Amino acid sequence: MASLNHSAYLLRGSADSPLLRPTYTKTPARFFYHPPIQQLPRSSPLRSFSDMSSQTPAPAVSTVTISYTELKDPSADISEKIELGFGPNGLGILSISDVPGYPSLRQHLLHLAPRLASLPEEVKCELEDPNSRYNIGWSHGKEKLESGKPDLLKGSFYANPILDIPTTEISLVKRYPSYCGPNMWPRHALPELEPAFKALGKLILDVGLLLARHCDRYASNGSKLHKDGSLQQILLRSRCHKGRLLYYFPSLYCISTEDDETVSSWCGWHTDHGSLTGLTCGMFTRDAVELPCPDSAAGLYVKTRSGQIVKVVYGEDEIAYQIGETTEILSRGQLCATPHCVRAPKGEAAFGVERSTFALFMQPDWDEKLIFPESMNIHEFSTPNGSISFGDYTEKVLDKYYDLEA
Ligand SMILES: O=C(O)CCC(=O)C(=O)O
Ligand SMILES: [Fe+2]
Repeated sequence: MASLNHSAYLLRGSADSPLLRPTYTKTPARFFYHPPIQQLPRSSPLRSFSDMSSQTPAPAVSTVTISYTELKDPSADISEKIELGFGPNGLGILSISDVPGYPSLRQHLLHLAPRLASLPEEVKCELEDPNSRYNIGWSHGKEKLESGKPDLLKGSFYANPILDIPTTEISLVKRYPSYCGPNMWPRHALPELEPAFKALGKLILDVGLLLARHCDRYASNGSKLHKDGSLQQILLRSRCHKGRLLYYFPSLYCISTEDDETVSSWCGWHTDHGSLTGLTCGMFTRDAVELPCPDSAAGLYVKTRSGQIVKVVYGEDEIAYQIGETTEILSRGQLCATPHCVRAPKGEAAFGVERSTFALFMQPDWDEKLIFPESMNIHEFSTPNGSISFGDYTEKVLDKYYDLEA
């Protein structure tokens, strides 16, 4: 079973397993709408999928950064930066600096990830929710890699940081269990988790809403306005936002220094499914004590518009945001989603190193009608009249890529 928030996990190749030879013929999940791509010059030092296992490391590229002061000024025109980050030629990720209160909320929540992961198995078992396909509460080894093997590399804890009970309507909980089911918190075993998760989730949402307003402004500067409302309005009225606390277990294979390990050794290539994802900078620890990452090649990678792989770098006190597939479609490609993955550290110094991070998937309400361009063939299913609710759309994606008997 894979995460509802990242349908594309299902498309990742066997490259996900550090034990298997990487195959790069698979493309990460993308819709069939492709914005114009600016080709990098032939002499570009960036590498493509086909040469990712060569000796040359992928280049590290810093995100476009917007300060919180600029972001919260409604009269500031930061369309240029939005275009640089999210536009057809951007990296697909940008970061927000100087958000008041953010560094301590990040520290606090991320330190809870290893503690959650090390709770007794029976406690974590009680936090599992098969009904939501493990999209509420604890999930470990439930997502399936395309190789068919369970993904044991990371554990996740999912909750809606805004609404504990998104709806009480039984029919809706049955129809959209991963969005409509109630949160499950380890109130006895780890009582600090709930307030820390909610506080960070709310802050990332608030900053995301400010960013969404600027995205709308950028998109309306071009001629292709969303037909069905602005990104900010869609996110404001949604009851579907989902937080995911991720804990990457220390790899037993990390002592390997061989270069045949894939760039997606910790988290496979995928594109987020929703509207906008807020992402903390990953925290590396050993036995829960924070340490600088022992391998500069480890961390988040993205695939650029021209299909090349770069490592993305942003400050630990910055919040990164990525566009999801739904926004790419609704904005007709003005705002582009970005395939990304996570590379595990290698070498002896990486032994026992774990990584914690938090993602907030901001997405439309299950009831939100999405108007897709009629000409599009989305995930190979057609949308009647080009219109579908986000909840049904998600289910269709899941039906295609996930075990139906989940
Ligand atoms: O671990 C990370 O930095 C990225 C996680 C991610 O992409 C996701 O959960 O969708
Ligand atoms: Fe992601």
